Amino acid sequence: MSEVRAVPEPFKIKMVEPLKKITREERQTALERAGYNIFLLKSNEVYIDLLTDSGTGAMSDHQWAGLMMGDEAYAGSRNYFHLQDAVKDIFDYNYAIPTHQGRGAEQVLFPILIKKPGQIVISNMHFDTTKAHVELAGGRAVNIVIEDAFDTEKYHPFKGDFDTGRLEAFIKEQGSDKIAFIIVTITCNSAGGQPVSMKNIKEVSEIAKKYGIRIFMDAARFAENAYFIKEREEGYADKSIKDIVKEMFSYVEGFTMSAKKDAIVNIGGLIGIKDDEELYTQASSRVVPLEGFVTYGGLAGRDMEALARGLHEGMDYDYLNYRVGHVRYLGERLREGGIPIQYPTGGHAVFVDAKKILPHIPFYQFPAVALANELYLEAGVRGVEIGSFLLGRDPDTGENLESPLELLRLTIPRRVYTYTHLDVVADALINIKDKASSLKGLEFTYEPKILRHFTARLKPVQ
Ligand code: PM9
Repeated sequence: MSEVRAVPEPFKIKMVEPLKKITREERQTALERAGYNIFLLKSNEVYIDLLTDSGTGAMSDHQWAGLMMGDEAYAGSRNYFHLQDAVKDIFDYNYAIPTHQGRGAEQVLFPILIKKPGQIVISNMHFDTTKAHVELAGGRAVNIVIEDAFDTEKYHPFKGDFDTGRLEAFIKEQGSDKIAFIIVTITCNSAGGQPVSMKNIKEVSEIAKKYGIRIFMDAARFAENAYFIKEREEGYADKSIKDIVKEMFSYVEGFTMSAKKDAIVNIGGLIGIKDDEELYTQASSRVVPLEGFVTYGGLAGRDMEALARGLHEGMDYDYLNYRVGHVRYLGERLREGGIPIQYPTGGHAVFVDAKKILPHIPFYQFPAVALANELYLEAGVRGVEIGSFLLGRDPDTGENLESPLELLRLTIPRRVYTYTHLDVVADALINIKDKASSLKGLEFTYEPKILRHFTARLKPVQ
């Protein structure tokens, strides 16, 4: 019997979606059809779907009620103004531009900020679409996270922190003209949903100011980051999540946000701008042809209403305490069963260290993809690789890049799965550990040029 403790849910379940588990033989057929790429499975071929926490959360009764308040006016709907009010109230920012999701915000904002081809954007770690939009705008993405982020066994309360020493040295070496902007990814998804401390955000902001470099936030998981600051950083235990959020955003001049995460909506994104009217004007003129008119940005009025409500709801302390505890539960069950994970667990997912479980599979045969596929065959659970398969190739040389970590991300949708579901996942992975040496790596049968992990096709290496 496991000793791991569950944090009780601060909600009850009013509506359910039945799940059906297909047989192992059917899963094998489905995986072959999908070219051994779990992105290409149908969701009804999956029992527990831990592919992403993006747009997969369960909205509350308050959010669903908000859908009925949708004002589908083309311009100036009341829901846009509710969203604008939420952005002012929570972040203290003057300007809010809705977009269809996070990458919509990126495609609008980044080309304004990247002024010359080859300019560099620095992040603790870019997420894949963020890196893709930097490159599409002619820029180059550089990650400067602390080294401890890559030591999965070592405890560090803020593994998403920038290495500020290396950051400053890099800026001096390149010259500030070469840097388009800095973007702080909270929480740092690619490092394991790891938080960034307030101290680090402040220091990075001071460095940006010192060298005249613009600074923004990739704010997808802003509330989870604030929760970790409250729990782990000295001086914040008695502050409210809202006060912490306000302080975090006071150190940057704007944000792009995928609202499909912490704002618990199924679709939506945002650009927030503190007070730069010129930047707002430029972004407004780009959003119209790319996403939609500036007061809807590709969203229906009802979507904006659910988003305005979700921004507040996602900051509720009891919810966040459960949310992070729920993720930690899976992490602790796996650690108890001898499965190596990125420790401590982050906000939205447990990241399993596939390199440690499958040391015989080289990076270019994608160990975490092999593990993801086996987990699907074992129990119908869909996780996702965050490693060399996702990282892709060097845009200049075309060489396969080696990721410092080969991780299988078990991403927990918000308010969707129970603790028993997480037990199924843990038990399956613990079973796989004993046959790990028999698993095979993968090779491409089709490889697209950009964001290959979404659509590539593979086969096991013979
Ligand atoms: N993140 C995720 O699963 C969804 C896409 S990949 C299945 O983690 C950050 C930090 C993200 C992110 C998406 C985006 C893009 C930007 N920044 O997916 O366009 O984690 O809303 O957001 C995914 P959208």
